[in-house]
Amino acid sequence: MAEEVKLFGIWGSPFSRKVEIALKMKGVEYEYIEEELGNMSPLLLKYNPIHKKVPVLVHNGKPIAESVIIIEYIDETWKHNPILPQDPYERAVARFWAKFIDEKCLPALWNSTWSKGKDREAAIEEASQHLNTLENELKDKKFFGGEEIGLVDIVASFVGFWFGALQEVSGLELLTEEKVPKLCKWSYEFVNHSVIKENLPSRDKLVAYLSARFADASK
Ligand SMILES: N[C@@H](CCC(=O)N[C@@H](CS)C(=O)NCC(=O)O)C(=O)O
Repeated sequence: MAEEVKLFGIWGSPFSRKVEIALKMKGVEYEYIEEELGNMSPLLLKYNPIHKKVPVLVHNGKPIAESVIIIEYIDETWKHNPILPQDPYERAVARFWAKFIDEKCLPALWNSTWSKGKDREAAIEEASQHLNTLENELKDKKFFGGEEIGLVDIVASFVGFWFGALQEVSGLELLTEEKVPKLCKWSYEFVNHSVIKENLPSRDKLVAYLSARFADASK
């Protein structure tokens, strides 16, 4: 049976880009459907009625939501070029860091840009602690996954790419050579990796979009 793979995403969404990276790493052909923030299509709402968010992957008519769950599904369905480690313990460790990044780092990094007053100060403090934690976890590895990009690297693309754009817009200086040199090097290697580079949004377009949002939020 011919595979039918559809991805509902938004160009600037780190979550849908992560799924695109996983599909590209596997060489899976897919149809991409662009959604609009604040105006999701009836089809997207039908496929993800609980969260009403992108990304949604639809494989042979069956929808799957939540980016990390989708990436694990992709890894289990197309087994070549593994994204998660094969060893059960290593898999558990990768899932631990992916969860830490999604649940702890992302909110702190996001709030360090967008929150106001005391909340923002607290978020900046928390974000810098989490960046240090990631710096220590990288040790002397090229990628979190070792020599190759794995689940943790993909989930951390918000740190490696989106947060750089947010820093440029907000003037924050948390992810710098001085403060977290290993993480900066990782970020450089990551965004310049051939598969990643082709599946990230244009930095100029993202910075323009975020600048407009930042100017609005600062009014
Ligand atoms: N936990 C979700 C987060 C997905 C997410 O936050 N998607 C955003 C775009 S970046 C969205 O669709 N937001 C729509 C909304 O909040 O109405 C995942 O990992 O897939």
